[in-house]
Amino acid sequence: MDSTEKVLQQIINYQNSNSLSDQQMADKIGCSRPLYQRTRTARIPMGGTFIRGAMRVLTETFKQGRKSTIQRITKETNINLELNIDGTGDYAINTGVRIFDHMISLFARHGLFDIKLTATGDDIHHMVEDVGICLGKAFGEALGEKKGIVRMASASVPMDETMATVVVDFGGRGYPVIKAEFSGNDLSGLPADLIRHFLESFAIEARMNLHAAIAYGINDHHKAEALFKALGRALDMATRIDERIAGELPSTKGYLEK
Ligand SMILES: [Mn+2]
Repeated sequence: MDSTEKVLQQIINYQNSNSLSDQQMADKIGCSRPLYQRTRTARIPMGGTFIRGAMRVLTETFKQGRKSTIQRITKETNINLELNIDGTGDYAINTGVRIFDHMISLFARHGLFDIKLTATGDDIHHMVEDVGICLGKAFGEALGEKKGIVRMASASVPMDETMATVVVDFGGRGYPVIKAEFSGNDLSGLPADLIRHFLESFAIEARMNLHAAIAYGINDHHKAEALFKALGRALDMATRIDERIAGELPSTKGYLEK
């Protein structure tokens, strides 16, 4: 089956699983009912308008499935996390550590991820580490088979005198490389090494290759901000669906198995 045949098959599956009429499908795709019917029965080949409309329908449906909910309760921590990869940057974060809330909020806002997170723990080390684990699991679950995503991306973000770069690949291998030197001058309540530990836990659980580096800087708060913003930007790009990859797109989630 070539990729346009796959798209057509997915459109037919979509129509069947949602019990839509030919007219409703034509409206969604943006063509006439006769054109939809003739294309559907393969009496005429798929035209460009049909393919673009079909991909839009499939992409929108696929995105509705890119969400996850993680609940993780251990003797050390209690974490509830909701993630919508295709969000708008809405967040509600409460970990009891304000600076950590601030960093996760920056990640959500600049990655356009919706994140609801509550976390408590017997100590800050366990809490931060386990939030990293849960965020990694949440991305892994929400991305599913990761078909059609951009996959590799990078972002460099400045914050006054500091610059940080994050490079990611959602290739299925959890491998973190973190080059983040902090001097301990200004991170009010968050031991700086926990940022490294958080990023490593996140990368391993999300099965992503994560390189995060602070190129230079002086103030620890600025370094952390630049790092979390760059993390958001890079992950936003890497998780985005590339609509040009027709047929590779939505094959497992959202509509095929409704
Ligand atoms: Mn640990």
